[in-house]
Amino acid sequence: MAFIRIVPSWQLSEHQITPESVFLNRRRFMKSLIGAGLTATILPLTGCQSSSTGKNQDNFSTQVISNFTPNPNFADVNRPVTAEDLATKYNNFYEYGGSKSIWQAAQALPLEDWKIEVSGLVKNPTTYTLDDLQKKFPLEERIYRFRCVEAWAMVVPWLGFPMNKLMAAVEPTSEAKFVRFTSFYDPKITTGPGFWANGYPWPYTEGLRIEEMANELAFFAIGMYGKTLPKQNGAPLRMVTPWKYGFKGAKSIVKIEFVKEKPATFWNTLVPDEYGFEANVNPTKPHPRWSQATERIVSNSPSFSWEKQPTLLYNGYEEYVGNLYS
Ligand SMILES: Nc1nc2c(c(=O)[nH]1)N[C@H]1C(S)=C(S)[C@@H](COP(=O)(O)O)O[C@H]1N2
Ligand SMILES: [Mo]
Repeated sequence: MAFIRIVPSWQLSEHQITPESVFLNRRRFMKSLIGAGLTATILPLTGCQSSSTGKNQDNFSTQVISNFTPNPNFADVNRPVTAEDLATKYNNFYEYGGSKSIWQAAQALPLEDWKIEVSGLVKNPTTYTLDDLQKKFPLEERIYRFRCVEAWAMVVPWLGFPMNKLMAAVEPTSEAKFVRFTSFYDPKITTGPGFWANGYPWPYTEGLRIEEMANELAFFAIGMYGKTLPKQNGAPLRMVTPWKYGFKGAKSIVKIEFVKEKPATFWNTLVPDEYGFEANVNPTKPHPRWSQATERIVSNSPSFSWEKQPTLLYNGYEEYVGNLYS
């Protein structure tokens, strides 16, 4: 029973910067704890993973990817790339826990025989293995800004392919107006959130308008930092939509459906007034509980000293996506 979690120095002030979990804590977690006869003293220990299993897992059984081309249009974001050790150990992935320290718990995700079903309003419904995807879609590297709705930011070198390449392959019909992405969910495996998240709208789903998906920026990542994605970052395939808040980027995708109506999505269903469907990064549109005017750059320093920077409209990608929202 691991009630003690080793907290790295760079996330000591985690409670100040995890509003998504603050929401959960407030409205459900507290209730459930009280209901279960537990005291609030274990509140900050939601990770519950044993620190002794942390050794020799730093490559997360990822594989080096060598056959990719760096995309020169997305090679520089005027900000240093985040250290790999931070981007792979400071995560949001509620299926494996409500804290930022889920990287060990996420190793439970089974990647064998992974299949991604692409269906709905398309001419060529297809179920892809990861192998199929890699053969069909040439891999590029793109360095993107990443901005969580909780006002922290990173810079990540992704490996993958533009979503519009997949669209061209499956050919959405003229009826398709939206697309719904579904993450892997198996209550026997994705036990992270625990009893307090029973009744949440699992599996995690996200959605885009078809025009947003067709945009040059919308990306499927199968890797980062020159390797396949670590499980905690959404292996084997995740969405990356850098002009939107991070929660729009569903991880560990098993299904992609083209649909007529705007799909219900996880956070939007749970807290509609805090997490909109569109969720574009916008410094002038505060979250109901905090400002979005600035963001803090995740770094190795203690989190209270993370460098503050102004938030950019569409996270700096206005030239690519501004026309979608005029
Ligand atoms: N399936 C799933 N996808 C998810 C999440 C999640 O909890 N479950 N969290 C989202 C949020 S809030 C963020 S900020 C990013 C975090 O991605 P990272 O851990 O790779 O930085 O993943 C997003 N995708
Ligand atoms: Mo997030």
